Amino acid sequence: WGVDGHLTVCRIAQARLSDAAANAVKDLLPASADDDLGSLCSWADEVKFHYRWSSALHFIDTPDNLCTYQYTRDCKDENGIKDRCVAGAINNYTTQLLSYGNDAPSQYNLTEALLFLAHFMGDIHQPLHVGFTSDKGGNTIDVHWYTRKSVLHHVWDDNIIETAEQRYDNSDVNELIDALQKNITDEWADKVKTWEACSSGKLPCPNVYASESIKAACNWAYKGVSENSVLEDNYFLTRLPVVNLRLAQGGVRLAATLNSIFG
Ligand code: DCM
Ligand code: DCM
Ligand code: DCM
Ligand code: ZN
Ligand code: ZN
Repeated sequence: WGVDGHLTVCRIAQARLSDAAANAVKDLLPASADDDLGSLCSWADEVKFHYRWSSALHFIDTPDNLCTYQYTRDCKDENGIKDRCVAGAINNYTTQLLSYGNDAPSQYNLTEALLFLAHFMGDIHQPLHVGFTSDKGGNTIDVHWYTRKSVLHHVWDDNIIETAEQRYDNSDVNELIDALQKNITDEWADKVKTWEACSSGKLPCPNVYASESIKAACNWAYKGVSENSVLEDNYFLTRLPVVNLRLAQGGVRLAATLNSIFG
């Protein structure tokens, strides 16, 4: 996601934290964040170049046209080093954060662990962050978003959200966040418990989130799109509900994960 997508995931999550998790987040955030996790939710994108090892942790490449994801097959970087993908990173930073509150000081930088976990929980819900290998999750597919040049990956990171904000939200991301929070308590209320649950028992379950993403990538993101496709209202109106759902699920699951870690 772009800045607004990540901000939305983190704002939805922070509003759902237990007292214990809210206190831990407050403790771990730098004072400059003013207790607002959203203000640092895109930090992981800013340090990609400085922490070069971290750039592979934002996504998963899956086999072309298969539309499935398997951890042991797919969670590796371009050099084949295993666990270096967004699902592995979510496991890793969750494990690090579990050392919070131990008697001995943690060997990890738990502020960075929190910022990475919050960011990667967003990215794993972006369908094209679990896309095909040869097109780099839609990065090599040139399209037009209405009259402007774009690439399919950027359409899903940013363009759909920007167009929704312009059309429905007075170009104010806070209105998008409010609308999604209303949907979470009303329209989606019955489903939220299933989003929060993890069949493996222990939160988080990044393999579930990644499998959902590649299915949505095939059924919605890639579907009907080819090189130089012009994407406009028909695509926007049918894909926006998917984007809204994935942002909401990312926020709900980030909160559930932090509540579990710090609870
Ligand atoms: N890892 C994991 N589960 C854990 C701990 C680590 O999947 N409980 C994975 C994710 C990390 C990788 O191990 O990306 C090793 O991370 P690194 O070598 O970057 O520290
Ligand atoms: N990305 C991806 N899959 C890839 C490569 C990149 O999902 N195989 C993501 C990471 C960024 C965006 O695409 O969100 C742009 O990547 P980059 O900045 O590496 O071009
Ligand atoms: N929406 C939005 N901003 C609003 C109102 C709605 O972004 N002020 C989004 C959230 C809704 C979507 O539009 O989920 C409409 O899709 P649906 O009717 O499927 O919920
Ligand atoms: Zn992206
Ligand atoms: Zn990212």
